[in-house]
Formats: sequence, C-alpha cells, structure tokens
Amino acid sequence: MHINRKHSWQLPDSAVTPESQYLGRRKFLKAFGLGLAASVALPAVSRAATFGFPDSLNGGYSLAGVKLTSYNDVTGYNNFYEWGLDKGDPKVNANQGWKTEPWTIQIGGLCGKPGTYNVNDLVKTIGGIEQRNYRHRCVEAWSMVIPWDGFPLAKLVTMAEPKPEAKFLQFTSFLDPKNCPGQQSQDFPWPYTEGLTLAEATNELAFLATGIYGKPLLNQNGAPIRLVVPWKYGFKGAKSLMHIDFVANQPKTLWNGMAPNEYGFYANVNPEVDHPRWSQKTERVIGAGFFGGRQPTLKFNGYEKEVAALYTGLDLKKNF
Ligand SMILES: Nc1nc2c(c(=O)[nH]1)N[C@H]1C(S)=C(S)[C@@H](COP(=O)(O)O)O[C@H]1N2
Ligand SMILES: [Mo]
Repeated sequence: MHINRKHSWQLPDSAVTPESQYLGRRKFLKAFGLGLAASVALPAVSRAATFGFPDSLNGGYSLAGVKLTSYNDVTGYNNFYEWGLDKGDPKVNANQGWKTEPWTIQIGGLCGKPGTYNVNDLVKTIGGIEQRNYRHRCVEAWSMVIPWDGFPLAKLVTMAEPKPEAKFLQFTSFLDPKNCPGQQSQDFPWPYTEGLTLAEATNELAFLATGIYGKPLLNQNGAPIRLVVPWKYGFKGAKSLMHIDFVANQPKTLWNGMAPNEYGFYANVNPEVDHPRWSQKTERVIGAGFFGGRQPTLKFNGYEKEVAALYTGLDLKKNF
C-alpha cells in the first residue's frame, strides 16, 4: 500500500495513467495492429454463478446492442484500495491467500428480522440469483458494461422487515488488517463504508452481486458479495460486505467523510455536475480502444426513467 500518495481519484483517469504505461500500451497496440480490444461474447442464458445457483439473463436488463466489457478488463482493472491504489493491484494483492469463502454477512440495525448468514445460505433464502447487464461509471470518468449475477437488494430489505424509523441502509466492507496489509495503513478510515436511502435501496435497480459473467465474483471484484448501484458512481458499490444495517440517519461513508466537497452522499452519475477538478461530461470506455474510446456520459448513467422519481424536488447540483 502506498502511503502519502495522492489518491488516484483526485485526478481524472487520463491524468493518472503514467506516461510509461501509456507509451507501453501504445507500442503494444501498434505491434499487434489492434485498434480495439477483443470483447468476450458469452451465451446470454443459463450460466451457473455462485456455486450451485443456476441463473439466466433477466431480459429487462439486457442493454441490447451495448458491448459488454471483456472479462479480462472487468477482473483486471479495478478499484479496491484495501489492496492497493493502482488498477492492477487488487488482482494481484487480493489473491495472495485472502479467504472469501466461507463468508458471513450480518443484516442488522432497525429491522424486525436481523440475521447472520453464510452468503450461500443467504442466496438460498432469497431464492436464487439472476443476471443483469449494467453500465458501470466510475467517478474518475471511465466506464464499463458488466454482466452481474446476483439478486435485487429490495428482496433483502423486504426479508429483513425494516422498522418505520429505518430511513437509510449502511453498507460495511470487510475489516481484516491482519490479512490485509492495506488496512494497516492509517490513510483511510477502514472499513470502507457506503450508504443509500431506503427508497434508493428498494429501487428495482439496486443489486447485490455475487458473480460476473456467470462465475462467482473474484476477490478483486468484491467476493463473495458486493453492492451495485448502476445509476451512481462506482464508489457507492462497496465490496466484500460484512454488514448491512438499517439506520435512522444518513450514515457516514468513507469517501464522503474524506472529501465531502468532491464525493457527495448521493453520487448520482450526472454529466451536468462536474467534479471540482474535472469534467463529468464524457467517459473513457474501457476496452474500446485507446484513441476512439470516449463517449458522452448519460444522466443517471442512462437509468433516468427508472430512478429520476427518487429525486423529484431535489437540487441535484447541491445534492451531488
Ligand atoms: N471496499 C471497497 N469497495 C469499493 C472500492 C474500494 O476501494 N473498497 N472502490 C469502489 C470504486 S471507486 C469502484 S469504481 C468500484 C470498482 O468495482 P470493480 O473493480 O469491480 O469495477 O468499487 C467500489 N467499491
Ligand atoms: Mo470509482
């Protein structure tokens, strides 16, 4: 883990790519004559994800015509600061013996049915998993399209029977400084935390993922279970969850606590609200070729129809 280093989040993606890496990649592309990285086309139905749980694509979330990001890119270009600050670090560092199976997750706080679950039992109790293709937009201005396996967060909320006082959900990632050297650093207030309003958490799009491309999540993607909120910046999607708690007040979250003027609690993808230090109008599409890979960013990341009603009457510039 790097200490006293500027967080890569504080720079746009283009600016944090070291020049040597940029040149190396350009040379590589030239040598192999590749303008575009290959994308993986896998069959869309009947893939087994979390062990023993067959799933299939939910047709309502197919993003027909949109190219999926390759499995290599989804599992090799990651943000997971517990395991290092560079995009390639988590793939290496989270796979040096860190155990994410078996895994226990606790559902608690202001709810009638709190519980401690082995993740596989939780999936069974929920009733299995499904697959959804979602856009994924990092606040650093790069994007992917990922075929997730998992289940709607709303199902877990219903199962837990929130009390009337419960207005928010808090998500807490793992805390294991003994086995995760990054968490021995005081640079970040570990564990990683995130939050949603209860209305956001019960929106049809909010998702708990257990797999990608029909395979169980790899450690670098937040095994064995992580949050996915496709209309928000990627940092809302806390990885490797140990706790989900129903709370009365807006919970503290890691990035909002560290830099509230840069990383809002809502963090809705919005091309009209720039980050204080860079534009959010466009995004670099990972795997789409180094020169032609930028596209306009869509409001709510393209999910305006599904989520805009959550924010009626709210000033999205103030509540960014
Ligand atoms: N625990 C934890 N969760 C995390 C992060 C992290 O550093 N730690 N990074 C976030 C950020 S910034 C993004 S963009 C996504 C990246 O998910 P991916 O690597 O699966 O694409 O995870 C989010 N969840
Ligand atoms: Mo991100």
